Amino acid sequence: MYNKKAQMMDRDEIKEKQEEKMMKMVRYAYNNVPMYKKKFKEENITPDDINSLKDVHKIPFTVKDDLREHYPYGILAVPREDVVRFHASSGTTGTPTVVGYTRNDMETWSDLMARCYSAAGADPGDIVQNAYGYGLFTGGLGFHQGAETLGASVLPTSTGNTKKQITMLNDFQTSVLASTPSYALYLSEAAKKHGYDPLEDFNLDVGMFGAEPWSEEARESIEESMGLRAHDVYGMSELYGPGVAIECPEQNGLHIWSDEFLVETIDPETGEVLPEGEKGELVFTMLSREAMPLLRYRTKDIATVEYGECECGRSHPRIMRVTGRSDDMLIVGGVNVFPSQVEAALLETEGIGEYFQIIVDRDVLDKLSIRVEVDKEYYGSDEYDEEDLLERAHENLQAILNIKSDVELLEPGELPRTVGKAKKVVDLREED
Ligand code: DLL
Repeated sequence: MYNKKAQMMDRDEIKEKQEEKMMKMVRYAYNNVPMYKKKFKEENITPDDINSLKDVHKIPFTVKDDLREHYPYGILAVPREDVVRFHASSGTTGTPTVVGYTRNDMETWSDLMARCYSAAGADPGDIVQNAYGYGLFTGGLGFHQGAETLGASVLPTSTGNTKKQITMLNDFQTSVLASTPSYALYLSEAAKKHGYDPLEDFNLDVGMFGAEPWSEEARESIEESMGLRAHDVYGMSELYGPGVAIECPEQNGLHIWSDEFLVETIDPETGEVLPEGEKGELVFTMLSREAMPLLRYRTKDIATVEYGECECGRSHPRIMRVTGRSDDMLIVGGVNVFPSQVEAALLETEGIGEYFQIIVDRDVLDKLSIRVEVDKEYYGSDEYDEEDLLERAHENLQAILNIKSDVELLEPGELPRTVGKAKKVVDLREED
């Protein structure tokens, strides 16, 4: 097992490491990043007030806008010359978020990624096809370095060129596929279209899928069609990139590498720290980032963190799937709607496929329409009954969302497939 010591650390050891590193990091950030000195002053505290893990809640939050305000080099804690890599994420609005890494940061990140591969069941010698985008996005290079650190053979295919990806899955007998879950679904459909039977022709064993929310149903579908075990992997560019948390073979929550990331869950409205096990916004403190320390970074991702023991023997706490983002919430005619609720209602409707799109528009009032593909098998069967399917979809949506919505059934394959993160919501009201 790669870096078994770190993967299998027990709870006391984790706590000890966290406390030691956290206190050092607070001082480091305070002394080297003017933004942190200012934030501490505003709260009337100094690093001397932070003496144990229990004091973490005294530290002010950091938010994405802090990074944007200091674009591009503003919150570096080291001279720019010591930065060996920059990444950036564009987000949906405005200035990109830039993140920098020192050589030590690159080493830490690669180690975390190699741990992820190993926890998901990949070994040195595996053939890793890396279909995450290479470039400013952290997915491509993050998975690349991690595979090299593990000692695997990497195929840096990046996104797109689907036909070539499929040929390579076959010719190279790829054993580990890394991509967004939407692209993995698309690859499985495309493979069949090109005359391959993934279960017969490919040699896939492990999938490492993340960068966007996905469901248990999507997991089942990818696993069954591609003949692999699909692992959820979580991260964000501000926290190095991918590699913050990974599912072990139990596939029951994503272990956070908590000797490097201190996690808290807060109420997204009030900022109040929630008791262990309650659902809320994830907040992370990076415990050894050199180039760009982040204290209590608010991710806007909503999830539950489970601290109980895992069957796999790892003591690192688990994120029980990221179900959505606090800023994903749509307000339609005054009613709060989360895309994950729409997905849940659709998944409950037998005969509905995996691809959908939510469209919000405004005539006089707000209007919610859902365009969804019919399940391929059901669509082709004699039992297909459009009216009945529409009625059941409406019922389930109404029950979960509490508002009326239009549903449009589409043929399988009608919605656009993406190579990166899927765009599931189109809000036309913004264009008014
Ligand atoms: O998406 C890093 C990454 C690359 C993670 C490859 C996993 C695999 P960003 O582009 O900065 O970084 O986007 C980060 O994506 O705050 C979540 O909202 C979402 N996200 C990432 N992983 C998951 C996941 C990369 N497993 C944002 N489940 C995060 C749900 C995820 N959402």
